[in-house]
Amino acid sequence: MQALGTEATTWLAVGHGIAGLAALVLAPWKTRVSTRGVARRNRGRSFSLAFAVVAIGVLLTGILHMTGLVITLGPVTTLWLHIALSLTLIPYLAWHVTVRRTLPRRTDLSRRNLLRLSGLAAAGVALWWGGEGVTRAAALAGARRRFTGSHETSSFVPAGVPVTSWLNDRVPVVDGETWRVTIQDANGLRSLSLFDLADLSNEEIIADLDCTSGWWSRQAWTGVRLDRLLQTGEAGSVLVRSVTGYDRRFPVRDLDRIWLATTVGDQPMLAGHGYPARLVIPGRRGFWWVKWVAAIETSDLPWWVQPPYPLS
Ligand SMILES: Nc1nc2c(c(=O)[nH]1)N[C@H]1C(S)=C(S)[C@@H](COP(=O)(O)O)O[C@H]1N2
Ligand SMILES: [Mo]
Repeated sequence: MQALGTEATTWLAVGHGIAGLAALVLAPWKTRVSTRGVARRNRGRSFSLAFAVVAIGVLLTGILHMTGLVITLGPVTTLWLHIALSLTLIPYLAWHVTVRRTLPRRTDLSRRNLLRLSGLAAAGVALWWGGEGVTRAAALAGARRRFTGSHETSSFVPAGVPVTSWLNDRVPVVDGETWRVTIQDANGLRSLSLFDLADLSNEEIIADLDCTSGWWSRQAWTGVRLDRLLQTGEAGSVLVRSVTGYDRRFPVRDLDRIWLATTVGDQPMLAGHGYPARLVIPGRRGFWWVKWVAAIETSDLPWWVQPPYPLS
């Protein structure tokens, strides 16, 4: 849902913030329990201490991103670090609940605990509300975030947009003169040059590129709509593949909202941003906007036959 990035998912970003801040409320209690564990020299003590540091890092980066106090940390965004640190906590948490298991008891379902839980939720909401209030009152960058939680950057200045790859894709060297996009659809196989494509590109699209690493940018692209480029016949989905091998699959019904673009700000796009051609998809998060498109093909598979997030 956040993967799609439509406004209907605002509650996810808000709920996530509230839950994170509720965790902060629990920190003093958890610290007391942990301090005892450390004093008793529990097995895996240094391991646990290392992860306590990581957990603090997760909370801290979350708060820095929300408020906008620190948006980038060297080569990565604060939100990127927040996600990376959170992912390293998953194996630790699995270990923690196995080794430090506390069995659930009947009394856990008591009225008292229900009250405690409501109190915790209320504290989370209060902290979130307060945090947003302070962010606004102090006119911090966090007050101007998009509904996805992302910070605006370099709108209408394409050269200022961060060159972003999902995990490990590298910017390929593509020669626009010899480059072709191959199209496989109900009409068979054909290929188009950049010149052919520029000829077909008859629409300007003003859209927001919103990366899951926490930034967004509005640009004006020109391109051709995929439903005008393809004969889908009975196809179940359309696969768009990059020169690098990176690919994403789309439902046929979405093709009237997906463009294959060749310019941004009336200029050919820069190598890092997808030259010679990239997808532009208003309303979908950045990782769907395949860069350096090499092939577009219709397929019998439904669109959801793919990992929910790219794997490379
Ligand atoms: N081929 C390819 N396309 C890609 C990616 C990638 O790693 N490889 N990253 C995606 C992600 S996560 C984002 S946010 C946008 C970033 O576009 P930009 O580099 O022009 O800012 O490209 C998308 N398209
Ligand atoms: Mo992204």
